[in-house]
Amino acid sequence: MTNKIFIFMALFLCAVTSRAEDGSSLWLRWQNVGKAKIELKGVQDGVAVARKELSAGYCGKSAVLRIDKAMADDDGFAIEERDGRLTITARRTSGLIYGAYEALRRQALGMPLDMESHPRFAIRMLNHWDNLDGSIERGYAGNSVWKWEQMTNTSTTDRRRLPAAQAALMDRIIQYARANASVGINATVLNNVNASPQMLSSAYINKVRWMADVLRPYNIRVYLSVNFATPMKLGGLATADPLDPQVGEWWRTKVAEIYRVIPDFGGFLVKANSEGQPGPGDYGRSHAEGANMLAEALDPFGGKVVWRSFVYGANHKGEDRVKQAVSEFEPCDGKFRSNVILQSKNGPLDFQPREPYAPIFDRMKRTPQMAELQITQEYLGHSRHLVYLAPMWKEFFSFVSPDRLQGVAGVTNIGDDTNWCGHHFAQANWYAFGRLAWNPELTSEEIAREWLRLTFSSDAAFVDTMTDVMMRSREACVDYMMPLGLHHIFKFDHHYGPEPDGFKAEYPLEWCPVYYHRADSVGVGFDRTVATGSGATRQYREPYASQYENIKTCPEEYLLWFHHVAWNHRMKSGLTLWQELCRHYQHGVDEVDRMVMTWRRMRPYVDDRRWQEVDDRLAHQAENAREWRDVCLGYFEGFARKNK
Ligand code: GCW
Repeated sequence: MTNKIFIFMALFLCAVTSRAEDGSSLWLRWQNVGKAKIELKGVQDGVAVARKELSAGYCGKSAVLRIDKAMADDDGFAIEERDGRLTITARRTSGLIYGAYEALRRQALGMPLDMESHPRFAIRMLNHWDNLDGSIERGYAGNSVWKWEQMTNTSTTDRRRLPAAQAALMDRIIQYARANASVGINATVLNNVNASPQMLSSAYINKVRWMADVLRPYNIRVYLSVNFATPMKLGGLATADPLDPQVGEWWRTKVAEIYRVIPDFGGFLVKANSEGQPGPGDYGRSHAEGANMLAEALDPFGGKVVWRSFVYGANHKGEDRVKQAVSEFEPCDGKFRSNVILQSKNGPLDFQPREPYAPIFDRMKRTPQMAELQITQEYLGHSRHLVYLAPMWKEFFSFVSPDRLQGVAGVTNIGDDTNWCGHHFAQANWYAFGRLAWNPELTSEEIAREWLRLTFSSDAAFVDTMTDVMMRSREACVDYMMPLGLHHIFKFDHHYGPEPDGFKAEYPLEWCPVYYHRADSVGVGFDRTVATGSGATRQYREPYASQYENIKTCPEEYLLWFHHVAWNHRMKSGLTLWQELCRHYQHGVDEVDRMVMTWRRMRPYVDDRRWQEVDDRLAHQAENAREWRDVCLGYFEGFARKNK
């Protein structure tokens, strides 16, 4: 008993009237900005948060929160309910928070409360691509939620002592924190990987400290993206060479300054030598040398370096872009310090609606790794298309075992729009990311169902129908955008809509659609075989390497990713490639038309405002799906004409 702390909570019985609002709408309540009242009076630890959430939402008689040092040392928890008394047990106070939210979710869903759960990944992180000026790279839900200019009093989180604007900002950030905590997210990178050196100025560090103070009670650790050239741009040094002693010293001093005010600071996320960002390569140094220099500065404080593998056009210019991460990083395997984590996108190219998994996850055998998933729909119709992403992420986990990963990062889709994500259904992707980061074994369908029920209605007619819509939506998107392994044929820059004929001499070739589909009068697709193409198939483990290499065994969903295929090639269906391509594009459009019709029938289950907003977007999606079909088939037909 000595190692157990009992915290007894006398909870008010929930009035029947508050039941519906508090009990059934954990997620919805989060979404209703301004409606939920939070009173955080100097709360600084998870026990208080868990207590508060439970007292607002648990409809039993009483609850006990218990720390049990005998449990596994992670954020997990156990929930037990006996005779109207709830007990949540955890090793850490963070586990009490997650247990409290889980209990509320299960109560709202009418599920038995008893359970024990442990997160599969230690790091469950959001990446914000938010710039200091409030804009968001690839953000489709307004501007950044962080209003840096409003953070004028950085020394307190006592609402009463904050200027009105900052108090309102704090409310919004707490909503964000609760939403994240309710799905188990425990880390956030506040700024864009294309990072401003100003982020590390003392003025901003103070603001970050305030953010960290606001987020801490919800067990959310703050990380920052850093610009590798900050010692020059902010510190006035003549170089950012990681082997220069002055540079190392500059970073050590800066890191110490951060930890003085944020003792649990998470660490740095770094995009180096990629798309014009500075990096160790500028000085002929390797990624390991660059990452290790930062890691050394962070190590005494327990901080981490999350180093991205998304590089191309640097040391391996001219090589097939999907191969470059492995070419660049494999020689560094085993050379990173132990507090460096390599973060790679799920696919080897760039967040396409479908990609084969990124083989770097197989190749780096001695380096801790994290997967970067994109919640914001840069290549999946922005926040204008209803596309549920859980099936895409589950597909990734079917190739890359979660056991290989220390964590997952999600490039977030949130902004300051009232509904946070632009499209009401885009919230499902934030929610699903968190749920999968906690437990990648959950099915996409289970997650969709619980999200629909928590967000809209538990009516079976609604939930069954809309679960089906969500489950089909990603494949529909692949079909109307880029079926059969086609990729990267988006309009330049904003990546919304098709531009298969895209070529601009002033752009790197790897940004041009024509580089990827390689259509000619014979066929279409990128030959990545070892036999006759770029040899990217060689980077895969068996059985995939052989399977992808051979046109006969390559799964058709990846066919044009790995092979240049004749227009009259016979597909499994008996149709020619050209016919099959037409069938897929048409099917994608038909699927969206079905979604539109289905949503019309959902009117009785959804309030007018949200129904209308979703309906407007679906109409737009249907129009855009047609544009994809017509533009792509029209363009490809010009090549296929003679041979289809
Ligand atoms: O896909 C590309 C995006 C860039 C992004 C980059 C990256 C943050 O178009 O906007 O930059 O990936 O992941 O670094």
